[in-house]
Amino acid sequence: MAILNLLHFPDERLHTLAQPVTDFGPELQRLIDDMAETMYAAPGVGLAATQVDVHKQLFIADVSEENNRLLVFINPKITRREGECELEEGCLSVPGIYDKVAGRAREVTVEALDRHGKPFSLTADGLLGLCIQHELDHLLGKVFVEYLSRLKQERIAKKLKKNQRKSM
Ligand code: GNR
Ligand code: NI
Repeated sequence: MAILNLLHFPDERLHTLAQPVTDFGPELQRLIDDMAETMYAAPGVGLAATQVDVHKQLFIADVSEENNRLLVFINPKITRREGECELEEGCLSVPGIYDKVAGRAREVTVEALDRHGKPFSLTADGLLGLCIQHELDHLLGKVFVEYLSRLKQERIAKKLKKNQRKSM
């Protein structure tokens, strides 16, 4: 297994539209295992393939305390959305920035394929429900900060630049 390199906002590769997965062979299995290792090491509760510069419709999530409930979503679609989410979100590709995004549903139902290509459906609220919406956006080339006001985006850009200088 390996820890993969994460793309950071405003890298334009984060705006790539992911393509459907058609091959469930060993290469995909290795990618999923490497993404899981990368997510747990970060640590994060979700990771989209887009963030590791692989533009396939695949994301993983694990909101369990013990990091032992890995969920794999391939070619996912949200089929039902309900209510309004009140939670703040963050992103491994935008480190240190947390905010609420308008328009997130409180609960979603998602239909997807598992790592072996078997279809499943899952209804989730709370952090997992929000994470699913956040990861689906990554697959569409959207980063959550792009939903914030222009003023907030300008502040974020400044803060990221400052943090970048500090880490050099
Ligand atoms: O680790 C993560 N935490 C999180 C918190 C609230 C809403 C969404 C997320 S996803 C994020 C990891 C990430 O960047 N996934 O794309
Ligand atoms: Ni993210």
